[in-house]
Amino acid sequence: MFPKGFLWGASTSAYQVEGAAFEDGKKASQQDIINQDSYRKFGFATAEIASDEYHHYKEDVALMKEMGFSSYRFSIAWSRIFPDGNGEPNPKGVQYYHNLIHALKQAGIEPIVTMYHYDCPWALVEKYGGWLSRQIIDDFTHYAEFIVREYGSEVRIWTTINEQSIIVQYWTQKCYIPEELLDGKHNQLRYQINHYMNICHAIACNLVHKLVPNGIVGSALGYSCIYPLTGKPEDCMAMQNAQALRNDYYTDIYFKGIYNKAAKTYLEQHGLAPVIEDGDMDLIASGKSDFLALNYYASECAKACPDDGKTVIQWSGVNRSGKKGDISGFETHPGFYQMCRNPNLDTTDWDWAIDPIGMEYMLRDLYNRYNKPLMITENGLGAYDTLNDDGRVHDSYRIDYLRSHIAAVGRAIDQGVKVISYNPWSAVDLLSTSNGVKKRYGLIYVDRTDNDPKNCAHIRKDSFYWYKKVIASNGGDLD
Ligand code: BGP
Repeated sequence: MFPKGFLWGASTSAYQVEGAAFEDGKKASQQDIINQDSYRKFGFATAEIASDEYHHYKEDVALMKEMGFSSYRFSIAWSRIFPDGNGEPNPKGVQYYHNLIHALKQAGIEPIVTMYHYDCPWALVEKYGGWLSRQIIDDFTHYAEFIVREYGSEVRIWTTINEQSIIVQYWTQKCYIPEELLDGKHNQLRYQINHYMNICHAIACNLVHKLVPNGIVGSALGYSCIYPLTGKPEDCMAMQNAQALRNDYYTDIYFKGIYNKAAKTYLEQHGLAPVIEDGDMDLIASGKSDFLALNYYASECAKACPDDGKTVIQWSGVNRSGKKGDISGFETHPGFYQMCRNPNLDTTDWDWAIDPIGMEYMLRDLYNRYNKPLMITENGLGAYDTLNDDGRVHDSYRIDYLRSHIAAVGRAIDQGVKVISYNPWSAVDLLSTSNGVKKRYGLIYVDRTDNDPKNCAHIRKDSFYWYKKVIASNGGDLD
């Protein structure tokens, strides 16, 4: 089933775990600012302390070793390395990642490093709007080249920009977008940002290939397979349209160096297409991805949405309350498709459809179409956890989720799909991108609440012990 040398581990991102947001020379990222705002609006924790990983990393690497990890995916905080986004590096920030990588290597754990996970330095937002400006390409290049040169002798596997597809959908959570651009007239900017990211992705791929002997690089993409709501031809067509705009628009860039035609045509017809300068597409095509890393949580469902002249474009909704059914809406593109709830699937408390078969479906489909190795860099269940009086967290629901999804990865491998790693979300509990810290994903519990960081003690959950067994049996024992 799982091949020898398969990489087992888990995943985190810098601003969601590290804390120490203004320590040792680090300056604000846009996520520090966005999360201060969601603290005021929704009472969700800020990124200031998060899981306090900056001060707990040694303990956590020891816990990862105890679980038997052979890999760990984390991201580098750009504003820890370059507090102002460019210029001179911050020695203490640079040293932090050396220390982390060194601790991992000592523990026999291969680092999988993400260059960028939503946390653009705030200084660049103030200077020129961050990702809203083409200027970001130069500063990203400077940053990427620095980290690849600095860590490249110890880091072989790199992922570039986390979840471009999700940044397009949920742009205010993942990017700082000023109020005046939220009037519905500036949605083209979502795809413009994505275009700049495509260029940065290609530059990053070229850097890894040039500077890291045996280095491999690819994007980590937020990906959901999409089913039609019914077998009606118009729903099936809507499913294809959604597939083109939500998925192929990204994967065709990574592996064919082109914008998917159906998606591009739709965007052009609706004034949403990015402005492309001379030479951009050649540069994009030059950045070859060695693999595709996938962040899979849920499948999605699409249905036909005739253009009645009244329905307007709507972007993906979000559930902020953690009460099932509170999702604020579904992405709608009149005349193209509308996303909807799949009546055949149960969901998490935050309305994410639970679908292990979707994992197998996605892996088989992508491998058949692009024939490139695949990695799972995120997968997991966001849930409320309770720290019991016995000091334990009995998260059998998380074990069930992970078990069924790992089994699905195993079935895909048996069908001939080349999957090289499984790094679920998340190694430790962390700050959710949309729901504070009460929505937990970790194998390791972090004792804090949204209001009270307490001491951030790190505690093994039941899923920790279960995953340890899974890894020891190379995925053979999922009981
Ligand atoms: C992915 C992100 C992660 C992460 C996860 C869960 O989109 O790459 O950063 O947090 O989803 O999402 P959330 O935190 O919103 O529950």
